[in-house]
Amino acid sequence: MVNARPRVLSGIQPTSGSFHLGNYLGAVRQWVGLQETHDTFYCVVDQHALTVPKDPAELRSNTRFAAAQLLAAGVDPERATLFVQSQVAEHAQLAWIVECLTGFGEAARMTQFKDKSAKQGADSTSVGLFTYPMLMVADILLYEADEVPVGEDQRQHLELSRNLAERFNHRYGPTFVIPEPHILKETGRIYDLQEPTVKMSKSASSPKGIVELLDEPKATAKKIKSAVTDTDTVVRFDADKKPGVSNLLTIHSTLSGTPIPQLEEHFAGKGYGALKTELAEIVTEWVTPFRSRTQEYLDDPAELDALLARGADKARVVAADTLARVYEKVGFLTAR
Ligand code: ATP
Ligand code: LTN
Repeated sequence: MVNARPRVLSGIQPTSGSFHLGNYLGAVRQWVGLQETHDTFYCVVDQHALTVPKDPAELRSNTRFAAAQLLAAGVDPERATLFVQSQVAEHAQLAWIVECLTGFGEAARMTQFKDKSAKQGADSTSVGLFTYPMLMVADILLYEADEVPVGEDQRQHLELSRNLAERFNHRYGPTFVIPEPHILKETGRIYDLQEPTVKMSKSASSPKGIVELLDEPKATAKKIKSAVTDTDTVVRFDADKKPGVSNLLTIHSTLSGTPIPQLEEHFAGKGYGALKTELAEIVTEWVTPFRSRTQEYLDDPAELDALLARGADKARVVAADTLARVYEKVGFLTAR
């Protein structure tokens, strides 16, 4: 079937209560923008979150928090299909087929798996963490996504998706759309405020290095004001020599809509303190209404769950159609 608008699919893990600024600027902001021009599917990937041990009540709560934040950020359930991965069984079903298509060595080369499993040690690493990228590939291919908006850290998983889609098409005949990564050069990697050469991350950043969107705005302002910069004083974008200042400029520019050269001019002769104070104001002005919108969605969990169930019903129609074609192609008997 030819879609009138190009398709987009993306997912986010409900791994903690709050999204951070990297999630928003690297991914979610693009999700919102793409609704204007694309047929969009957005998924809270709770099955991916289960790859590390999770308290059941916490997982359920984080899933609602994730959905509420997506809505508060501007994902519009009238235009986008917003759903929870585990409510559409086809994801796990297609993942099996994708796993059978993937080489063991190929999966073992995924850097995110290598990093995380090295940190946790083999005995605490689940097989699910190893097969995580194949579930992500299934998420993407089920919806015949043309584009996948993510942060830079997901590029290798997108490359795997393209390779596996091509492999399947070659082996079984044209079936899958080959997905393109949608990764922005400017905001594809937002850095930790305390360690501005590593990405801001839910699992790796120290509390002081990460801007959690649902934090008290005062605490957020304080973190921005104590961001690590350098011993120079000139506000200038230079990602190699001035990673801390460049990261702050990127965040400022994206949220304020002011191009970086204009910001450099604006802060000429003013020093880092002025940049931090202004950025703290911009971020707190953005998070304050975001927090209250999120809270409004959380105040009515029954309505939120119903909205997600409606999203899953819409997603399932597309997913079931793709899976039926795949089952036929690989040679499974049709149940009639
Ligand atoms: P973890 O670091 O624990 O794996 P995470 O903080 O990267 O978690 P995810 O849920 O894995 O969060 O990511 C959700 C989306 O946010 C993905 O598209 C990811 O690429 C993007 N993203 C995550 N961190 C950043 C960052 N620092 N800069 C830009 N985009 C990011
Ligand atoms: N692995 C991604 C989350 C994710 C995803 C997807 C992103 C799961 N399935 C499908 C895009 C498309 C991450 O952010 N860590």
